[in-house]
This record gives sequence, structure tokens and C-alpha cells, in this order.
Amino acid sequence: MFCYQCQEALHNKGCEKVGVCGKKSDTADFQDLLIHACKKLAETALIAQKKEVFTRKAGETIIKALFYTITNASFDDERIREMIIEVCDVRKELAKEVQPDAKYKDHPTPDQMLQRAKEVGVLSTSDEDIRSLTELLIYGLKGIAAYAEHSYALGYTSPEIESYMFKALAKTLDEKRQKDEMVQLVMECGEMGVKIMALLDEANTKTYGEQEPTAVSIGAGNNPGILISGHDLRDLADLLEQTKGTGVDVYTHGEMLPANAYPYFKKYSNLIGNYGGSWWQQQKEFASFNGPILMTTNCLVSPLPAYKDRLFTTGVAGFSETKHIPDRKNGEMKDFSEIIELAKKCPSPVKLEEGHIYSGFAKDTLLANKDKIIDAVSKGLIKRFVVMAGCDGRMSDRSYFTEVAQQLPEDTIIMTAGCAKYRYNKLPLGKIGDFPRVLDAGQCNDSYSLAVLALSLKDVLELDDINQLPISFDLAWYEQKAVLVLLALLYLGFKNIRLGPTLPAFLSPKIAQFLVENFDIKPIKDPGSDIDAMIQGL
Ligand code: SF4
Ligand code: SF3
Repeated sequence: MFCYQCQEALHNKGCEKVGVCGKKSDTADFQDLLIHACKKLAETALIAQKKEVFTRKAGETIIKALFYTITNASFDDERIREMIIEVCDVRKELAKEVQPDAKYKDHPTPDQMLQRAKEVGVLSTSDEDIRSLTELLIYGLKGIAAYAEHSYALGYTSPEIESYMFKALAKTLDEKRQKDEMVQLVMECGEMGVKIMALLDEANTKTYGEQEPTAVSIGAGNNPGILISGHDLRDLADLLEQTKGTGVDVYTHGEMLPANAYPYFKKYSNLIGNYGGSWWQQQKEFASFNGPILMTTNCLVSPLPAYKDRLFTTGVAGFSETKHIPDRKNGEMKDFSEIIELAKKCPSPVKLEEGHIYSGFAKDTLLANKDKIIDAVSKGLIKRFVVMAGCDGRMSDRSYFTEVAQQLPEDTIIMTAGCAKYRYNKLPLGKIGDFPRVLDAGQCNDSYSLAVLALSLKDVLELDDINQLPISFDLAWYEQKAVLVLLALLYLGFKNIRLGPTLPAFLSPKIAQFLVENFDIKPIKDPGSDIDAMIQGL
């Protein structure tokens, strides 16, 4: 195996024997082969498109398959192998129509797959700059795939994004690909990142209503409960409908927290609030929750015996040793009855804390308050906005983000999205006027809301350049959706972005230099000097 796709890559170089995330060598190799199978399917899909043959099945399959390879989603070798076979089958079907003379081998055995994986992994590209750009592109595509999967689950699809994915994936098979072509595709990935986040925003708000500012309870009640984590809102909708009136409460965890701010979910009185914090604290929190836990996407951590029998996965999330809820069929709900029956036999959750945290400051609320925001800025009540969106992680150096939140002057507002917020969203940071000093726009994809607000303020204030706004970016990254969010911000023209805790291991020195020179990306330093610089707009 060789994997350096996330911020925890060993020694900030790469995991070679086993992942810091717990991913085993075989799992990494199967994932490499799955990505390769997607590239081959994309190649066939491009031929099909030229011949005007329908490629939607190929697009949907690639979206699902790439999502399987995102950090901390699937640790289940068997299901990854099944996915490889599914991708190959979709390709064969498509090829029958467009390349009738092509010959295909029988499905390989698991051992043959592992052998083949060694020839197609990350290190199979020898030029380190081309490899760096290729992987930057692939990770951006994984981010697109993740957001597309959620959007597609709600019936919002995009042939444009699928076509881009075919083009980008197929290019990575071209042994003569040049740096400038790859840079072009990476920039286009940022553009598609904006489009897929916009589509997911439309899917979520049209299906579940516009997020509204909400004080979310972080306590626990006396009924048995089910804890739902990950990003998939449709899974939550199915779960709430099936638990209604059963005496079983539902709590969100991790990236599911913003669901509490959607009007659609608020109508369920058994949605109690949010339990616990960020994904990496799950071993402690899942143990004390006492009831079943449903993981809908990343980020999973290897389960402890204390709760392994109560842990269920669904969608792309999976462990080989835990129960998995099958996909929905023909638009019906997923069947969560087994989880609900188990919950009824479990004790209620141990109360970890009490009180509330605020969520729901997404684009519609932000835009509705635009005049108030401009007024507060012009009166000097708000001096600067600091966007600290992105991911959280388990390494201790992430205390940087807590310290920045604590040390920022009281006339600054922190804007956030993604699980990075758990580093500071329970601190008593106070308010400025009606606004909590931490404005939580939602899940990582809701970073889109923050970009929409910035673009709108630029127009209202008639600025030439978005970077003239009093907004600084201090982003925390961990997995590949954060890579996509970063590319989307670069595409929109934001500069001077601070990134941490470390710059990605997959950036070669020259590609890192390219990003610094063209976009003024900076590694984070220490809270004090970064705050001083941000306050000065540097
Ligand atoms: Fe290592 Fe991250 Fe890859 Fe896991 S996902 S193997 S921690 S680089
Ligand atoms: Fe978090 Fe995994 Fe990225 Fe959606 S749940 S932001 S790390």
C-alpha cells in the first residue's frame, strides 16, 4: 500500500504498512484498484458520449465507487471488491454498445486483484509533480463524488459534473499527460466543486427547507436512543419517520449536527439534539451512548468491543465485522427496523454535557441578514470575519484552532462549516449584536454558504476584488472533501488562505510552490502571529 490522501499520512509523507486511520494494506490496495476501474470506465464513457450513447449508469457508478475510497468511509474489503466488479460490469455493458470487438477477461480473484493493484497505485506515476497533480485531482474528484452521492440520493443529478468526471479520470490514464493540462483540470475541479455544492444545497433546501438559526441541545434524555452520524440527510429522514411514536429518541453526532437546523427535521419531536463532538471522539462517546449507532458516511474509527454489536453502517460506510443496512430500493425507505428494535432494549444515553450550541447560519439566513452584517461592519462592531471551516482530526496540534478561536479579538466573527467547528463551538465566545461569534453554516459542503455570502457582500459593496472584503481564511483540512472545498475557494478567487495543521503530503515541493505563488496559500504558524496577520488582512 501507499496512501497519502489525508492529513494524517504517516510523518506527513504517506502510510505504507497500515494506515494511521486503521486502513489495512489490502484495503488500501483494493481501493487503488477500484479507482483504476473507475478510470477505465470513464475512458469507455467518453467513447460512449462521442457516439451519443447514454452514460448515466456509468456516472452514478463512478460517483458511488469513488466515495468508497474516501478516508474513514469503507474498511470492508468484501464490499470494495464487489464495487470493483460492479464498475467492471457497468463498463462491459457500455462497451458492448460502443466497442463491440473489445475483449474482457473474467472477473479476477481477490489475489489477482491485489496483484493488479500494485501496478496501478499512487506510486505507479513516476514523475513526482505529475503524480502530485494527479492525486490532487483524484482527491478533488472524491470530494465531488461524496457531495454528488448525497445530492443524487435526493434526486438532484448533474450530467455536466458526470462528463467532467469522465474527462478528468480518463486523462489520468494518459501516460503523456502534461503539467499544464493537469493544472487546468485541477482548476476545473474547483469550478465543479462550486457547482456540486450548489446542487447539494439546492437538494437539501428544497427537500428539507432552509436551515434556520437553532439552539441545539447537547444534553440527553431518559428514553432509549439511536445515534446517527455522517453526512447523509436522507438516511436521517428515513430513520426519523420509522422511529416516530416508538418511544425511541434520535440524536445526531459529528457532521449530522446541522440537521437539527432544518425545518423538516425539527417537526420530529423525537429528534432530541446532538450528542458528543467530533468524529475522532467516537470511541468514548459511542460507548457511553448505550444505544445503537448508525454511521451513514465517513468518518468511522475502528469500533471497540464496548459498542461493536450496536454499531450499524449504511451506504458507503462499512466495517467487515459490523452490521450493514442495505441500500434503498426503488425509492423506498431503508429498513431500520433492526436498529429500532435493538434500541428499545438498550439503556438511555449517559448525559455527557448539558446546554445548547448554535447551528443553522447557512446561506439563506446569512443573506437575509446581509444589511445587518454590513451595518455592524461599518459601525466597527465587527472588524473581521475569520473562516475556520473544514475538518477536525485527532492530532493534538489541532488545538491551534481552539487557541485561535479563544484569542481572536472580541470584534471578530468566526464562520464555520464541517466538523472543524468542534474545536471551538462549545466555548463561551459570546455574541456581537444578534450574532453568535461562531456562525455555523452546516456540514462541510455548506462552505458554499460562506462563499455565497462573500460574493454577495462584494457585489453590494461594489468591490473589484473579493479579497478586499474583511474576511480571512484559516482552514483545517483532513480528508478529500476539504481538498475539494479548497479548490472551490481558489476557483472563486479567494487568496491568502491559511491551511493546516500541515500542508498536504501529496503536494510535491514544486506544486506546493505553484500554489503559494499563484494563490498565496500559507501553512498555519502559531495562533498569535496568524491572528495578527489576519487582522491586518495579510
Ligand atoms: Fe494514511 Fe490517511 Fe491514507 Fe489512512 S487515509 S492510509 S491515514 S493517508
Ligand atoms: Fe469531518 Fe470526517 Fe471532514 Fe464533512 S466527518 S468534515 S473529517
